[in-house]
Amino acid sequence: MKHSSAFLIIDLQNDFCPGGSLAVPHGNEIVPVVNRCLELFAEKKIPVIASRDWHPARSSHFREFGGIWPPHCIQVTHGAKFHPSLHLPSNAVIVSKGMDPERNDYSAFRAMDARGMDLEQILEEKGINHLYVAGLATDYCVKESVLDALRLGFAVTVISDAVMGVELQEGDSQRATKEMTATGAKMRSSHDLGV
Ligand code: VGL
Repeated sequence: MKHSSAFLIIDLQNDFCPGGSLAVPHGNEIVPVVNRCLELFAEKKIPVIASRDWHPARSSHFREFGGIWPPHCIQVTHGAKFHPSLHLPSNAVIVSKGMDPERNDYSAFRAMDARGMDLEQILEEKGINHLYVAGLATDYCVKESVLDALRLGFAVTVISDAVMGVELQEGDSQRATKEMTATGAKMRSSHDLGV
């Protein structure tokens, strides 16, 4: 089957980068890699979709309200903004998730665009059957998004130097990578994509 691809950038937001409230160590270091990928994909006319965590101030996802995480990516705050050096094209589709205070969503497939269309519907509408994936964090939102994508029948290529993990436990990213590849995802360095 011929691949019709999109580039999915997961949660590359200030709060997940050093200085943010739930920082992925060195999370910012993937930004230049993602930007190089964006240039390549622009040349190839591959559409870009960027997910973001978009939480209300009170969310059961946060420690204070029964969850495991410090408050992060609260709607309209600086922490919820995309990293300032990320060169998102103006036609990138933004999908938001985590708005329901009672849910603990990680996957970008729980996210929706401004029209209320979820990621699967958006990809279907664009005739996409393959995703290149980058972003944060390898061991949470990247992993859950990739596993959902595979479950839904999409082919997935994770750009290995364009993802980074939280590593609450040492080895989490490696375990996440194993699980993703065992489920059918391909891992490719950005250099193998020619960027
Ligand atoms: C994430 C932890 C909590 C992520 C989101 O984007 O990977 N991690 N919320």
